[in-house]
This record gives sequence, C-alpha cells and structure tokens, in this order.
Amino acid sequence: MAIERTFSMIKPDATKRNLTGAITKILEDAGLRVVASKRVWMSKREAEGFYAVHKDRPFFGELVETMTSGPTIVQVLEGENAILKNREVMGATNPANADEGTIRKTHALSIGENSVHGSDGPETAAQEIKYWFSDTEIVG
Ligand code: RTP
Ligand code: MG
Repeated sequence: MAIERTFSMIKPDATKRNLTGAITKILEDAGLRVVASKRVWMSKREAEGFYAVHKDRPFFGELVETMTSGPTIVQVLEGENAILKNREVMGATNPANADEGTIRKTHALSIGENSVHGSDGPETAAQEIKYWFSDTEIVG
C-alpha cells in the first residue's frame, strides 16, 4: 500500500474543550503522521467555500455557524492508507453510531459538534489540502 496524504480538522467544539493534543494522539497512535498543522479561526466565507458541496443541505447554515464559532486545527496527515485509516479512527458522523475507541465516540458531543473532519476520498483529500495549505507548508 502506497503512502497517502489526507486532510483533517480538529473542529471548534474540540479546541474549545482543549482536546487538540488528545485527538492528535489518537491519530498518531493509529500510525498517521502530522506533516502540516496550523490553527485557524475560519471566516464565514472560508467555511462556506470549504463546505460548498453541502450548500443545499438543510444543515448548511448550522454547519457554517458551528465551524466559525472558534478556532480549528487544520492538518495534513500522512501514512499507509491514510484516507481510509483516518475515517476509521474518526468514527461515524453521528457519535451515537460511532464504534468504541473512535475519536467521535470518545469526544464528540452531537452530529453537529462531532470534533473532527476527514477527507472522504483521494480527490477530496487533494482538494481540501490545497484549500488550506501551500506546498511549502507541508513537510513530510
Ligand atoms: P466530515 O465531512 O466533517 O468529515 O464528516 P462526514 O463526512 O462524516 O459528514 P458529512 O456528511 O460530510 O457532513 C459534514 C458535516 O456536517 C455536519 N452534519 N450535520 N445536522 C445534521 O444532520 C448534519 N449532518 C451532517 C456534521 O458535523 C458533519 O461532520
Ligand atoms: Mg464529509
């Protein structure tokens, strides 16, 4: 299996509860390496652009509001099968359905405040990494 990169965010509900280190440790323990990381308080415009794929969904307004309610940690993770591995470690979107030991089962508050984001495929990973990082900010 080739080494892949994926995009990850530690969402405002988690940074507000000082869980940046705890969540990063779960990712690292799963074999993922943080090759880029920064803390951003995203603007409404940045959140709307990032989540444009969801713009017609009923939860879009709530999603943008939640994502602009505090700081987010944006990260690039690298490792074998990183995209799928990150999705497994995150757990289901709704923490009520997430498996034991996943980030969302352990830390998420609700479907809206679900602590993390992770790219869902190779194309979105490339797109999302590019949305937040320039090439020189990623150090493998
Ligand atoms: P993510 O994109 O954040 O990694 O999460 P995901 O793939 O598991 O979920 P997705 O369907 O892409 O939805 C993006 C985010 O929108 C919020 N959401 N709220 N209130 C609702 O019914 C609802 N549905 C989705 C969640 O915070 C989800 O992570
Ligand atoms: Mg998604």
